[in-house]
Amino acid sequence: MKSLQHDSAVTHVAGESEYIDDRPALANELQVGVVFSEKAHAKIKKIDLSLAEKTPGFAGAFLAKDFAHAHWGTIFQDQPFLAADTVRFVGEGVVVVAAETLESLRACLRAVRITYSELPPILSIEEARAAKSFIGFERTIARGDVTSALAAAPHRLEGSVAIQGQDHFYLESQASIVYPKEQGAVEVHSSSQHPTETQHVVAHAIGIPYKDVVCIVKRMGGGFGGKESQAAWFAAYAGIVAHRLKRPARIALTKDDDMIMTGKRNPFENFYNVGFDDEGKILALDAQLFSDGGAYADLSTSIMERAMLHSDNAYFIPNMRVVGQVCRTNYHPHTAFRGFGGPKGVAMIEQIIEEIAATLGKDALEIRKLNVYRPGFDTTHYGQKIENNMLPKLFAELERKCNYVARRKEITKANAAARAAVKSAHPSGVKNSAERFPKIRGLSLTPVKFGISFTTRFLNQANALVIVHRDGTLQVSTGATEMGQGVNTRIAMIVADELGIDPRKVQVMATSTEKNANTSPTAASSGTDLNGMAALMAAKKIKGRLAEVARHVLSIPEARWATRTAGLGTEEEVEVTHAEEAARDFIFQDGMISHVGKPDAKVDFKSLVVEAYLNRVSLSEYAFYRIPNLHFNKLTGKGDAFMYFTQGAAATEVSIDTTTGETKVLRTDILMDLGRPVNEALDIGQVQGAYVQGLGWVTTENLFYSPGGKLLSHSPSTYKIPGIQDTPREFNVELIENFGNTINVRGTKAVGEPPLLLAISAWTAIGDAVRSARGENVFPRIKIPATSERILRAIAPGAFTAYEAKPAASLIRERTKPTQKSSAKTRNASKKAKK
Ligand code: MTE
Ligand code: QUE
Ligand code: MOS
Repeated sequence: MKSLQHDSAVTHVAGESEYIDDRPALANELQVGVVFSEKAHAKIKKIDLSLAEKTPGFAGAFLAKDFAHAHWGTIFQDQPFLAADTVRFVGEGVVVVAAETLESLRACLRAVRITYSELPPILSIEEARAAKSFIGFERTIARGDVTSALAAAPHRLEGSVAIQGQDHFYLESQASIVYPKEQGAVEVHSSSQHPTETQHVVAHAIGIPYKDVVCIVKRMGGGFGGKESQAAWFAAYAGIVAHRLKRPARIALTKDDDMIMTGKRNPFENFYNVGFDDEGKILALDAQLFSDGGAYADLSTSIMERAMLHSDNAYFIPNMRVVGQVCRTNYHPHTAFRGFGGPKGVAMIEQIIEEIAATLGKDALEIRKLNVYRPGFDTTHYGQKIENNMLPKLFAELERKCNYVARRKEITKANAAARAAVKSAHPSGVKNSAERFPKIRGLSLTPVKFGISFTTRFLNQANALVIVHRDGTLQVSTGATEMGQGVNTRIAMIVADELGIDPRKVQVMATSTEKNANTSPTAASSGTDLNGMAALMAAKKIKGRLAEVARHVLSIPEARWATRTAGLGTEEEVEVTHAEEAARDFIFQDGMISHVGKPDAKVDFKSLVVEAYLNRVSLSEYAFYRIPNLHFNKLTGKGDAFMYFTQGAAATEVSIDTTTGETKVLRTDILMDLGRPVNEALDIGQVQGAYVQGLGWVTTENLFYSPGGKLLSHSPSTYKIPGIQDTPREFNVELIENFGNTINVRGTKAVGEPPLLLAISAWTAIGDAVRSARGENVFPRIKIPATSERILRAIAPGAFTAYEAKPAASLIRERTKPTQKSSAKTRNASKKAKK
């Protein structure tokens, strides 16, 4: 199908697209805010509302006890709506306040006094492991005999990779407006990826049945996983206010409050022991993954599972064991973020590949191609066979397209000259100097194989409602939510294509739980897969009925047909018993319908629809879809976890400034297998966007916490997302032709998350450049994100001792309150974690 612009492109650019906080205020509307904890872990001694209550504009304050249920949670119900007696992270809600205006709300929030008695917090994976502070149980996915294969391997490497989190940085912060309706019901408008859960959580908070809550999502100003579970608490806050005070209630967080309160991408610390042969073939991998789940479970156990299922990335590893454990700490509860666990598993195996290459003195691409899944070696460590494997072809074609071999040669030569220049200028290493140093370049090509399906089987279902109106236009409703990815445009195109009409005649409606219930979050890149398929199924049913009507219409002379459409009487009933088969002989194309046996007789779509109506044939349809054949056993860690894999590869060339450590991405070439895209332009936009978002994660987005566990980088001035200057100077995105994914809707493949993982090639390219700068065959283990500071430290580890951060020590002291018994060992551990 051809490309069509995003259905909101014009209104986005014109500033006319409506987000939650753009909804006009009703006269009696209240503003809602939250007083949140300033402590990472503490007992609440006293909550003093007396001053707030006297503040002009105060309308109400709600505490934990005002909620019908204390806890909520997507997988484990362990998160309090508001902290009752203990706070467990900085940013945890304690008091919900309602006021007449934003100004009075701010005054009321400031007037709330909370006193705490502090408890020792757990602020790193290391501390959590030492304290055995975990969420869920340890899980293992394994194949083969790892222990003996490791022992027998000619080469072994042991190492670890440390990965920080990432803020979603959606442009629209968490927001919700709740309108009280008759008899205690509420209507919730939320910036949520998961209207069904938001509906349920609001009902649970207020203590009313699900039937009394409708949740509506028009669109989000970005979600990226951050509004999958965590939109719900904010809707619940507004819900409580609206229900109790019987007035519309609006909550729209500031960017700073949003960043402080909400969870991020989970930080990970992964340890590995790998065995390989002289060629570089991986014989065995023993890996242990730890993630920082934050204070509550949220989606962290599912994220860990996906990390474990992606620790192979694109490589066949005959003996493999991956063990995963989520740690409970005193940070905001970490959550879904584009890629879910995938990027954290893939970063590890890609670092391993680089280390093997450095050890053997080979190009990492050679090691990758040696280990890639290929015929005969195409079963994953969880036992799923990779059908329609595009990986070898992607490697071969991208290597050629990006001119890898010649560029590698040129870069090696240029780097050697640059290295010599650095050495002669500063024999003792890089120093702070105004002098311009040469730049060192790095190149890396990494693949992605991303499993498509929720690994939690029940989520792989969707339903859709398709309505045809008598002017020949359609309204389609599904559980999918639009967050910028273009799911509405894709669904409209799928339905329009099936009926042979212009996609602009199809309007995809705001998502609402009164039209589509029991829906899954728009997540796991499966929004179009699931909801597009349900909509297609509904459209097919209508198409079949229209075909039955067309059979009558087309056999009738034009003059008589005109009187019939005027509703002047119909002699015969249209039978619609075998509607779907009936459609097979009819051609729905360019707004006209004809029969294969009589291609010259045509009726236009609108007239046919009117004829169907006059003949009392239903023009609405509902359909349900579930993904067939998913058999992943969570207990054994074996089975077909995914319907299929979206695959791709990227070659990234970076240049690092050896004076500042600054990275520039000079060129990126991406080759993706997206099957047969519904809308190529939207898909390419997703690839570019995901890659650049991943680039932020691996380079500049540095979440910085105080020693007390408070996020300090909570605004764009302290948290650096990529800007246009950070995008690749040359950026080539191409799609590989693949008509083989017949299992999915229209032969497409999901695109939303997979390309984010391709940015890992920028991180490995930085490693390659640093290795080159040092002139040693050792791949540096640079924590993600590879910030300028970390790059400089990696280039010249000794050169920075003089600048070691002294103030950190005093900050550590601030955290170590006299009442707290914290050993010197944990203090050092947390100091290390802050780096
Ligand atoms: N693209 C935009 N513009 N904004 C977003 O918030 N979220 C991503 C991806 N692309 C996102 C996006 C994430 S995390 C997912 S899971 C998918 O879109 C969800 O949408 P889909 O399943 O319809 O692709
Ligand atoms: C990918 C995902 C999700 C996932 C699994 C994936 C996801 C999600 C859940 C999930 C798991 C258990 C539950 C639940 C949701 O699993 O987004 O309600 O009980 O929410 O592989 O993106
Ligand atoms: Mo996307 S992280 O699955 O919302």
